[in-house]
Amino acid sequence: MTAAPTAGSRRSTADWQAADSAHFLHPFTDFQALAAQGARIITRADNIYLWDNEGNKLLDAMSGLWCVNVGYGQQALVDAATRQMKELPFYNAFFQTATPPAIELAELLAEVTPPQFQHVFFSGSGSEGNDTVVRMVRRYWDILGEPERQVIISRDNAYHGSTMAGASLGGMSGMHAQGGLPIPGIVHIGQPYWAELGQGMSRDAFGLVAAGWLEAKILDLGADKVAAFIGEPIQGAGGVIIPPATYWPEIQRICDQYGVLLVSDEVICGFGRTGQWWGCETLGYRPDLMTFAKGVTSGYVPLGGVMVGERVAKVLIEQGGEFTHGYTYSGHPVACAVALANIKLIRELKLVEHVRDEVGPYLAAQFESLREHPLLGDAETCGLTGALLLVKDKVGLKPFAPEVDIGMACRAHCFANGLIMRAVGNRMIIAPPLVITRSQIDEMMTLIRRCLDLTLADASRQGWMA
Ligand code: PXG
Repeated sequence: MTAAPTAGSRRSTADWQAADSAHFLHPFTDFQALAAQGARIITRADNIYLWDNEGNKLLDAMSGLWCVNVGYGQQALVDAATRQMKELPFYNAFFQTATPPAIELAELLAEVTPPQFQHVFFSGSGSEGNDTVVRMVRRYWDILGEPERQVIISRDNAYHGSTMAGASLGGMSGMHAQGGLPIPGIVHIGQPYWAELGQGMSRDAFGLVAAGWLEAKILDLGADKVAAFIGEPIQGAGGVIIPPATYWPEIQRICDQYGVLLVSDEVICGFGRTGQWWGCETLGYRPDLMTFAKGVTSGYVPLGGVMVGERVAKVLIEQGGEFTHGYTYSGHPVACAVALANIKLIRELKLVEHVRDEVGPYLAAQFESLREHPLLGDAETCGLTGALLLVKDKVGLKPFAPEVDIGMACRAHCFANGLIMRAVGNRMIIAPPLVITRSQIDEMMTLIRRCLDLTLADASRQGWMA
């Protein structure tokens, strides 16, 4: 396996780190802590592996940031970008103009999404896509003469992005604590997290209870005030929270009953992650709108958007007049050309089938065999995403003391052993590139076991298990 030569090694790691902390404010980062520690400088990648500036190889079990579905180094995407940059690097889609890649991508997205989707609104990212959702669902009810239907219901511990609307839709208390969020008209219900909220109930019974929180909230607000419900099929950044099988069908029933629009945020689950093209297909519901980003270009260039179901599209098109909303980069030709090449490659390599029939079930079996590990209270997967719940005591899923950051301890061992796995509180999560093979899963599992053992040894030595 060869990786292209890189500009990274032009400067020493210490030099990169000094320049980095002098000028670059990183997202979701304590700037002072990072400056003290120095950033890890990643310089090249191939397939499912990354290399840092020191030449250390890392198995990237997080697909960059849940996005590099086709893996690194796919020449078809590079070629598509190069061709499009030469021919037409940019033109906008405002003022009655369009470019061929944007039109072709819209056409192809209508083909690979569920049948209710025939239209797309492009954005530059998932956050922008969710801003579009907020404006669009409110506009929809305005046009229908129900302007008081404004409220959007979301969930605690959801992640829907970092713009004002995205962070408001999200249910992360740390984000709401900064910048006066949530913005008005966005409310939250509990998440369908069985291990935390459903103890004493079967998973399926808990799924119905958690969905019932939506009905209770709608009745509390009055259905005539509620515009939409938004949720990730599986909460990604919140720790890969896989809901009980009963949850989403019941959410669908409730939205149908009260006429509330159902929005699926597919930024992480879309493009094959769960073993179907879309998370809503795996989890069994039929959304009116779907946000996408990340996997649409496998992260090679930024692109996002909203699939608009015919229920909404028809009203916007036939009765709406001008929708006063859009971004300079809505339908960016280079991003769209890369997305086209990416989706064609997903089809050509049969990656969705590969996840559904081959590596998804294989990963599930591997995680199942981890369950015996003394540190694990749960080990679950869906397609090619999974989570390990780290507990002090398997019985009753007893957590570690609040001052023990067990996830960070585990993550440090992962980095030191050449594995990128994320920690979300006490959950270790993975979402490897869809091109991963069985033998690469074996390699990943060896690293995961080693890091769990090292973390357990730490915990025993430090007295955290007592
Ligand atoms: N919706 C979902 C479900 C996401 O996961 C966004 C929207 C926002 O997309 P943009 O492209 O604006 O970032 C996301 C992004 C993490 C992590 O720590 C997850 C995301 C972003 C950054 C960090 O797991 N997801």
